[in-house]
Amino acid sequence: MAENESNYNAENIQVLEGMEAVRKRPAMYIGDTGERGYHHLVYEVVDNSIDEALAGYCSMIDVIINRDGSLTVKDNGRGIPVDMHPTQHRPAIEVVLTVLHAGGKFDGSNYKVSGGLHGVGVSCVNALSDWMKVEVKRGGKVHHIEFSRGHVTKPLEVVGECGEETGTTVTFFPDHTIFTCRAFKWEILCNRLRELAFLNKGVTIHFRDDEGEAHHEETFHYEGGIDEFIEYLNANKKPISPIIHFEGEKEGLTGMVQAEVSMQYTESYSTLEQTYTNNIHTIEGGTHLTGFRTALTRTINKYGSDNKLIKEKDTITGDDMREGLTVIVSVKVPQPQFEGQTKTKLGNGEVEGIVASIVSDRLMTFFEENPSVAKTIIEKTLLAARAREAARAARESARRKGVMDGLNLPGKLKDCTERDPAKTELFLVEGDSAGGSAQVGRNRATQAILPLRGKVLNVEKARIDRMLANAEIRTLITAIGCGFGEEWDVSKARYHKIIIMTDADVDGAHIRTLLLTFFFRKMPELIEKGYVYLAQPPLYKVERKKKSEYVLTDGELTQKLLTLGVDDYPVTLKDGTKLEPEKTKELMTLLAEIEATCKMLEERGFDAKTILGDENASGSGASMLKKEFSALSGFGYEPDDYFGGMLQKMLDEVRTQGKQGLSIYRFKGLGEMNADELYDTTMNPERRFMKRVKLEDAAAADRMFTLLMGDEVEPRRKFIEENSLNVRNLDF
Ligand code: 0RA
Repeated sequence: MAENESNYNAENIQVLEGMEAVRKRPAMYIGDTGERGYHHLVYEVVDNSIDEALAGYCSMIDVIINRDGSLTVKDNGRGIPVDMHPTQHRPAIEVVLTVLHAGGKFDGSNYKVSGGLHGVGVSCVNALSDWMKVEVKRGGKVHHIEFSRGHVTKPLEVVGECGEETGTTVTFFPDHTIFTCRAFKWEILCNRLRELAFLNKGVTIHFRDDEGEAHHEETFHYEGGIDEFIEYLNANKKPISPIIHFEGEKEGLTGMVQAEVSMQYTESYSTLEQTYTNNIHTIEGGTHLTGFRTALTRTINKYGSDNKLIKEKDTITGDDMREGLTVIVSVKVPQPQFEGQTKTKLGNGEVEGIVASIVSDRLMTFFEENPSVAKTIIEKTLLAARAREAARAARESARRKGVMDGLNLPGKLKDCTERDPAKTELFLVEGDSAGGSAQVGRNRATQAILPLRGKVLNVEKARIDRMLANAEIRTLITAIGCGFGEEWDVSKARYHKIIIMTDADVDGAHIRTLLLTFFFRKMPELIEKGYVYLAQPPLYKVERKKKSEYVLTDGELTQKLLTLGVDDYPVTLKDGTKLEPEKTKELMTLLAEIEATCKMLEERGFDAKTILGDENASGSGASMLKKEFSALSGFGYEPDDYFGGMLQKMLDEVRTQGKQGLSIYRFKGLGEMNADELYDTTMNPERRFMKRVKLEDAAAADRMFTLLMGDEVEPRRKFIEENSLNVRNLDF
């Protein structure tokens, strides 16, 4: 790496070792080398720009996923310093980008309160990038420097003039020999960038995807900060209070602690608490959350009793007071300590008291100035408490009858014989007939079956007492074995795989959603532990020469038919090239995609040919179509070859040829499979496909569940209308 001997001094060796250390143990620096770590790279870079914004020097941040899969973060901050570093004898920018933890400001004047989860800085991103290019506008000049895997490949040079303009542009391509993830995902980055814009009011973050199939673009800018965050989270809920906002600061052990809280009560029965420390989402909570909860309980109790809204006999818990509450707590702590399994729990003890005193004082003032709102909130709290009491009484009497504990399992449950939960699975099966097949076909030692009749209760719209009055839900709770509510204990789970097995139709999807709503709202720990799965039954049975095969999806069936069909189907392109079978299959796959896109567009009242010719047509369907036709021109075909019928005919012939000698049977439901078939295709651990349910973003999941399962009809109708355009085959 050294350009000449004299440069090769102790500091260079240090840099070399630092960059190598990151590459040797990437997980230690960025958490993991999968999807999470891959996106974490982006956050590390963006955090530097956010810092500039917090320091008051930057107003615009642009994030672009480039066509080649690299990513650019551009800001209009002061620009990374490019002058000679006083002790390192090389440009400061080189130090910032190659020395671990040098990303902060050298002068120490403004302490760093932002920073990624691991706060490792942009030098780690550099070490883990196949290449990185940085452009700095500063002091009237445009500077440029390049790196590969953390080492300079093109030294700093001036490449132009920029007048008054300042800013930094970082473009990097993650090293694919280190990461298992291959591409940046719009959804993931979108959620985090939106969150950052909410948490840092006034900052504008512009995000664009030039790579993906559909061309996305979005701008995040919120003058209202976390109040607008609350508005966003509660978009599909009915508020029963205004958005209440507090902020303040107090001297902590290591400097000034700032706290900002925004909250609103809604008619919903669930609670959403999101806490942040220095812009980092503290998923496991910590002292700021405890401080908020203590203050809320204390204030409601005091105001309630002082004003005779809460009587002596009322026993209200903190949970009751948080029913229907959405709250954001955002603190800035100079030297945060993170604890917990995923290091996302704030540990600084003094923060608890600071948050509690800020919230207590101002919430009491709010209640005194808004007595009718206070009354509404306390009434809801009392209803929650009574429902909980009723549920407890019901549970007590059930226990006396032995219904709720594992000792007295429901008759509908066909349990397995193995008792070690790590080895057992519970299948939740739609309908009695599929339940019957599953029971006959299963491995009795390790697989238990619980058939569910009809629709499961929508827990989004039912309070705990009504929920526990539902026989189906009670059976589910008993079978799982963890208890419920106050007695919940995840370590008592009787199975470490709970597998939802529903039909591949609209009803099946509905039942699956109802079950997922139940698990997400009432037993989220099962999802967090990775115990919840979705079975993937096949859609088709294909028989050929007495040999049968099962096919999971429509796409897979098309592939199968095309693979069989292209044998003995010679294709000669317009320029005379004869295609190899592999290439023919590629062409046919493309034609099948075009056909599906056209069909989707036509079903929604659009004419594919018109859209293709319309330069202004936007939307995901239009851009998909354009992309597909531009791929078709790679084979020397024009759109008219397709719309004129020639290529459609070719596709049909290949498909017909592929179907020769095949019998294709489409399953209409699980109940149509016999016991052996169901076991072989969907239940046999050796052969089945399953999806594990993950909970990545609680806020996004909360919004989605309230949207899909909640009371508000209009937002749901709008969502379905907008998203049906993204779905090719609705009757999945
Ligand atoms: C070190 C010192 C200063 C700014 C930065 C780094 C800086 C880093 C990044 C990374 C992306 N955008 C950035 N913008 C700024 C302070 C510069 C000064 O005092 O003028």
